[in-house]
Amino acid sequence: MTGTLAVAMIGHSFMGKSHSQAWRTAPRFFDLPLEPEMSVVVGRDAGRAKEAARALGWRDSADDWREVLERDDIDLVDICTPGNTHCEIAVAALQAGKHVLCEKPLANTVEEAERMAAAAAEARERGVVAMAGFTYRRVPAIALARRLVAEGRLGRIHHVRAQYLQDWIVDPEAPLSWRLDKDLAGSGALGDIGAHIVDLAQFVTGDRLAEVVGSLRTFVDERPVATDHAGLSGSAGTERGPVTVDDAASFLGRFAGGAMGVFEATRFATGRKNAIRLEVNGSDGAIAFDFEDMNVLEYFDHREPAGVAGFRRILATEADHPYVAAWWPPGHGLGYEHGFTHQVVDLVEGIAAGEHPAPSFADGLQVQRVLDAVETSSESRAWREVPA
Ligand code: 4PW
Repeated sequence: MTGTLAVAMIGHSFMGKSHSQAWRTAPRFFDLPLEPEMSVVVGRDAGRAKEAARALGWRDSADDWREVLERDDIDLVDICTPGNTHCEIAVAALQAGKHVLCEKPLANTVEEAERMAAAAAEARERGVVAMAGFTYRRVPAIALARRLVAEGRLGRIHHVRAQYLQDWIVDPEAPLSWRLDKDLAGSGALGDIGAHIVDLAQFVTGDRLAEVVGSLRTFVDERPVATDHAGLSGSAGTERGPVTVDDAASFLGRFAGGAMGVFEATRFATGRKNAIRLEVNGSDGAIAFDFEDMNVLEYFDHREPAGVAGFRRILATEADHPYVAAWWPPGHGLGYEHGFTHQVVDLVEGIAAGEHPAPSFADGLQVQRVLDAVETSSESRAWREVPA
C-alpha cells in the first residue's frame, strides 16, 4: 500500500455496523492500494457515538458532521444515516473535496438525488469520487450473473422477475421505526428494498427500466411508537403514531431493450426474512438467484440438448468467480457482510486508480426516478415513463 485513506462514517446503526465491518476487513483480505483508516464515527448523541467508536473500531467519535467535514485529515465520508440527511451531507462533503460513499436509496426524492448527482458530476472534475451503496451487486453469485449476461450466454433478454421479501413488520404491534416514517425514509418497502431489486435487475441485464406501472399498499396504518432507535427490531411504547409509507409495492416494468419486468417488494411476506430473488430469462438461457441461498447461482443453458438440459446450481465459491479468490477455499461460502467488504474494495481501488466505480450518483438518481415513477403510477393508476 502506498498511502492511506482516512474515513469518517456518519451514522452507526445497522448500516454503520456493516460498513465498519467492511472497512476493518477489506485491507486484511484484499491487497488494497490504499490503507483505510477508521478515523471518526459521527452520531447525534455524543455518548452513543463514543460507545459506537469503541464497539466498531473507530479511532475517534464526534457529534457534528459539519465539523468533521472541515477537517483536513479526512479523505472520505461514508453516509449511513436515514435518507432525509443524505443530500445535505453528501453535497457538503463533495464540496469540501471528500470522496463519498452513500447508502441507498440515494435520497428521499428525485429532486434531492438530482442535486446529489450534480454535485458529484462537479466534484468528479476535481478527481473526487462519489458512489452509491447498492451492495448486493457485489455478491459473487450476482456479479457472476452479470458476467454471464454480458458474455451473451442468455441471448436476448425477455423476462426479468425480481422480488425482495421481508416480514419484519407483519405484526401490527411491531414498533414504528424510522423506516416507516416518510419524512425520514422517503418511502417504505419501495425505496428501502425495492431500490435494490431495481438496481440488481438493471445491473444484471445491463439495461434500464424505461416505463413502469405499480401499486403501493399500506396494510397497517398505525403502530406503537418506538421507544429506542428501532431499526429492523426495537421496542414499542404505548403511544401510537401513523405509518406514512407503503408496506408493500408491486410493479411491472418495460426495459429500454424490450424485456418485460415483474417486481415485488414487501415487508409482509410471512416467512421470508431477506429473500432477494432474481430470475432472468433470455432466448439462449436463464439465471436464477435467491439471497437466502446466496452462494448459489442457477444457470440454464437452452442450447444444450433438451434431454440433458436443466438448471444447474453453480456454487459461486471458485477462485475465478468475482471477489472469491481473496477468501476461502471452494465451497466455504460467503455471507451478507461480504457485499459491503467488496464495496469498500472496489471503492478504494477506484479512488487509487483515479476511476469512478459504479454505481455512481447518476446511477442512484436513475433508480430514484424509477421509484418515483412507480409511486406516481400507483397514485394515477397509469403507466409512467422513467426519464432517461
Ligand atoms: O439490505 C437491506 C436494506 O437495504 C437490509 O436487509 C434491511 O433492509 C435494512 O435496510 C434494507
